[in-house]
Amino acid sequence: MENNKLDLAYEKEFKDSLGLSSYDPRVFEAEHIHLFDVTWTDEKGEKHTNKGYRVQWNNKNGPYKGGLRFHPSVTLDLFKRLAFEQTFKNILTTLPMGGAKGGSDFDPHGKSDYDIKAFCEAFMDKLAPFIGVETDVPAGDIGVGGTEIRYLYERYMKVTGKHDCSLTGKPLDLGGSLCRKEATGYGLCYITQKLLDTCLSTSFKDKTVVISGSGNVAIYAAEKAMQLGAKVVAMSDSTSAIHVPNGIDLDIVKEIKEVRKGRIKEYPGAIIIPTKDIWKIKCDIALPCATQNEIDLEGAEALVANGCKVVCEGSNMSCTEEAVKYLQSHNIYYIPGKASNAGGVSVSGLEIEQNKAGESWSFEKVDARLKGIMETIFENIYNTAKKDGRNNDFVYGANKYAYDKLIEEYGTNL
Ligand code: NDP
Ligand code: 2IT
Repeated sequence: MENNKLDLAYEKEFKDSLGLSSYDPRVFEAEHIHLFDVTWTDEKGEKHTNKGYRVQWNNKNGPYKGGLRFHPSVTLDLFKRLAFEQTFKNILTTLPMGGAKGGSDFDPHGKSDYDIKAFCEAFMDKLAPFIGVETDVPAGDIGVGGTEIRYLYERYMKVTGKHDCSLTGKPLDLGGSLCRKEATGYGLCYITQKLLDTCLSTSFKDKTVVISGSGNVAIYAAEKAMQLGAKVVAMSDSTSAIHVPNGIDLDIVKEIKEVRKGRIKEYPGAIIIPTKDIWKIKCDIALPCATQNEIDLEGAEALVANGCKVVCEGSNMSCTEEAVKYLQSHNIYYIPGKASNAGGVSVSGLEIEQNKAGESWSFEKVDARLKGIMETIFENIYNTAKKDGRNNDFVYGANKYAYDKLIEEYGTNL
């Protein structure tokens, strides 16, 4: 097997956040790593080979569960970090799910529907032996949305003959859940709202919010923030960011990104700036929702200098370690993605529950469960931090709460 250990820098970052005298070494090792070549034929008849990955980190809290990412920048080390994080996130949801992550260096940008389908089918042919509703249940992530999940799940059913909920985030006609598409972004706003209420006795109303990205998480975070009374003044993609001081019209963003698969800079009348400069825009609340390391020290310094009070991560590992330290030492309320973006996997868990019971719950029912789960996550990380004298250190709260539960599940008393 490949080196199944977490990279040392990330292991150290995690251990530094807890400061315990000893750790169970099993927590820092993947249980299984599957690496495979994915060879597929494009619509011109040309063959291509991409790398495929599935890192099954830990199943002590339930079957492996976590998204698939299709992006040219992926590496095994990144998937190991993401699968490790997912293990803790999934414990925080309080639902029975272990941690995994996977995907490919395939780049869906600019590819035809034919090519995306061809790739998804070839990918699933290799992935299918490793997944199943009681073993490992993948879902979407960057570059994998409803269209890709449809192609993946249809292929899964064809090659295995099973229709058993071995993927979540499915389209509704294949057994998907209402509110899964909205879940990560809405959940991010629900936990942020709980933080605003608990720590600052305020709400989203009339706050200025900056949201990076313009994909699944960003769009529905913007939608909920606006519903809660905030003004969203900036969004971005990998090529640029837009600043709209009077507030973004989300229908225009949806039309550009969801319908036309275009570029955010096509937003009419927006001020166009480089992607990274989005953190220089004055705001009360920043919700990074694009990708890892998108807020570095410079970004964190700009946010603090402009009076931002709250940073909650929609993307996984949005902030570099330096950025987190800077934000925390400047009394910014900061929630790490493993807690604040857990809404997506939570509704994936509810999708599994619905599939197993042969039910389809209403949007309102799923949304209410989601809100309850996010509020419970906040209470658990808030209370854990407080109990140990680390008030408002939500990195500590999230890591300690989930680590202790994981150790309990091993039945080990270190
Ligand atoms: P999407 O593919 O729908 O959107 C990703 C967005 O981020 C796009 O706007 C994309 O820009 C931008 N982006 C991606 N990579 C980069 C990069 N290297 N630099 C700058 N911008 C980039 O993905 P999601 O919205 O699903 O995922 C966003 C984040 O949220 C990820 O970190 C993911 O892990 C996390 N997440 C997702 C969940 C889900 O259920 N989908 C659940 C929990 C967390 P462009 O269009 O130009 O590529
Ligand atoms: O990072 C994440 O939590 C996801 N991409 C969602 C995982 C899932 O299984 O729904």
